[in-house]
Amino acid sequence: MRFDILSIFPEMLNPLINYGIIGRAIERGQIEINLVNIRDFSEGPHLMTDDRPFGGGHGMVMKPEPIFRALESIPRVKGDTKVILLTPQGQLFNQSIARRLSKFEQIILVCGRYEGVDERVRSRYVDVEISIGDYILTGGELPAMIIVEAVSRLIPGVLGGARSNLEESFEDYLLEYPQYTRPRVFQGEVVPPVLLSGDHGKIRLWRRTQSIKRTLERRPDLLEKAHLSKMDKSILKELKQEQVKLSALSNQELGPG
Ligand code: 9D3
Repeated sequence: MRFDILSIFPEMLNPLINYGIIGRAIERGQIEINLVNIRDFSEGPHLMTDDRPFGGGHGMVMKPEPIFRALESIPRVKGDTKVILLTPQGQLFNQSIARRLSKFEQIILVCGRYEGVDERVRSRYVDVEISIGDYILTGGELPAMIIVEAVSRLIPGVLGGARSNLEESFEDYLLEYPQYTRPRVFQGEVVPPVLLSGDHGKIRLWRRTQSIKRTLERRPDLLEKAHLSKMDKSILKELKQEQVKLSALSNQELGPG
């Protein structure tokens, strides 16, 4: 897969390319990342990439011409290409979008800055707009890195075959159970004895229960999508009853509001 990333600060993407899983995938030729500096396609003595908004208002807008020229300079590989604009107005990025994007041969990411890009970039070139979450960043560069990472690790061979397959089948919308390694006792805190018991049936049940408990406490929204067995559902029912009892107890302590 090939990623083309358009930015006025392409050096911001260097850590992505030089380190970790993505760095290794590039060395192995599994993915290719082409950084395009939008400023290289600007004109005039000041190489402007932004300008004041028509109609007035605060901030600057990215001019269409440099982005158009930058996009036109990118060789299209044969196969499916997607042009993505990173913007706070976009679809919220998630694992399902990452999985769909991992099927493309080429992904072109346009990183906006300032108050955004001229609307004609959207209407002429952009297939999909993506946001990575409801918080304010200063541009699309970090979001682009996140998309490249999330998508790349889904490409067969990038992680090492066995692990990625395993992951797909267990991608079941539950949070992870607590993990422990040596030592057995650390600063007075002990590892749950069940994990040292050697009883793999009991360990599996404990871990599953912990996963469901954590998900119920922290991300109850995920439980709607989770693939729960009959056993899981009965564990969940019990955990919910426990929650009800605990909240009744704390109401008792506090007394009526
Ligand atoms: C009028 C309010 N503007 C600034 C406070 C809105 C605004 C414009 C541009 C807010 C952020 C940005 C720059 N952000 C991105 O380009 C961006 C982004 C983000 O801020 N959050 C989550 N995902 C993304 S993807 C691109």
